[in-house]
Amino acid sequence: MFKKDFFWGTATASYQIEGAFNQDGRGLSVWDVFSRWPGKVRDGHNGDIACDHYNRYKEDVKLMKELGINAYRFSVSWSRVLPDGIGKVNEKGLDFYDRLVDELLKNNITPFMTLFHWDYPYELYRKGGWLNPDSPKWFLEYTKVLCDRLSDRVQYYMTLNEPQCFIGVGHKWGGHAPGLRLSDYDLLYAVHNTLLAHGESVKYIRENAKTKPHIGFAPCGIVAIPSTGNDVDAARRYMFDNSDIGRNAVWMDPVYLGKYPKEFGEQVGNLPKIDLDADLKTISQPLDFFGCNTYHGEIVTTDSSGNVITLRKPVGNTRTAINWHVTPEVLYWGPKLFYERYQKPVIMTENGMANCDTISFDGKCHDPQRIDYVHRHLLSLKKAAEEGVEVDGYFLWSLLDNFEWAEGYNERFGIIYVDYQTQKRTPKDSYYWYKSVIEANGENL
Ligand code: GCO
Repeated sequence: MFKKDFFWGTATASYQIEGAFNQDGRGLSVWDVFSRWPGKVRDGHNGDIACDHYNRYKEDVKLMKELGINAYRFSVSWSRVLPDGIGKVNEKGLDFYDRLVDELLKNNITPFMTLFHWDYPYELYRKGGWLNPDSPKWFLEYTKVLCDRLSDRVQYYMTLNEPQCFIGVGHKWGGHAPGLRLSDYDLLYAVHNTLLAHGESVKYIRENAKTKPHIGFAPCGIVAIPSTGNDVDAARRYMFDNSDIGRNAVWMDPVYLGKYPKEFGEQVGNLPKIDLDADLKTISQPLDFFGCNTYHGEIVTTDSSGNVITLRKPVGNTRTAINWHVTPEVLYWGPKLFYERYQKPVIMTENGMANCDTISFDGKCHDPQRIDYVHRHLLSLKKAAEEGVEVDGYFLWSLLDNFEWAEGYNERFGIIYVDYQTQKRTPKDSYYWYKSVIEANGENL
């Protein structure tokens, strides 16, 4: 069973739902610019309007209240609060988050605030972005603005969302904003500065928050499922024994264990002007929970030489609309192996699925595939909890259909259907199902 004070939530992100891209003094983010590059986002979609959450947040919080969640994970648009990324604060932008937090608390919903979820200020990108050695200081300045204004009411923080994506996809492979393909050498600086920014942010919040802070971050949780009972160590090796910026250890080991994976650490240590020991002390500020976003995983075993190999999924294995495999065991093996390695209470900061949702003749949105997906994943998470993993929460991605990055609005992840022509919200069948699960604290799974 799940603990009695389990966090049942939903998750969203600023650029994906807010819209109001040029309203009330918001500055540009790299996604405002990148989404205007021809061919970068399917069908040329962008977040200019999205779900217009900036103007409709009260309606959306009412839907959260009716859903019965006790926690809501949102992110702050850095350039809405600091249009140039540093310097002058946009008071109207900061006021929005002030009002959002108050609306959540008025409805007994605990705010979980992600400081950065990919919408990096364009003006800072023009100054070198994560490559600039001042980038940790910039993030610290941003942290101060949010902490000083909101920490009297916000107690749960995630500094960064999925650095594997915004550095990997955004700075190595180029498929996300800002669309860079940096050299491996430059990527070392981008990774290291990102983690330094995280550490500086945690330190400031820990020392200055006006109420007791609970701090984590929300990396991708890359999970391996052992093919047989003899493959658990192969799963550990797949998940942790590497220096791949697209996996776990490069990001999680420095933060939770105070050291990089061996090969990566040697490379960073060889960079000029890096004091690795001092930096790792900053990066590994103590955290209160282990958050991660997990949607699917690999099945692993070893070959005759003892090398870890991944197995093809069984022919016909269920996939979601975005073509990701359905592998529910990831929410057993992920929490289990992350908890074993990092010894922190686990919060699934994202899990969910894209579905070919539509409004039926009866005016409803029937999404049995999403109910099945979430049901199976919650059963896995519950099994991990019952076997002794400290599991503190689950945030379903997402509350609303929204802007799915390079896929634009072509993928629907929400438990609430959004008609982008009218902005009408229609709770899907999964919304009502999730409501019943929350009411039963998962006992009806
Ligand atoms: C991520 C991001 C979300 C995505 C969601 C579906 O995990 O990639 O945090 O912004 O929209 O995961 O891809």
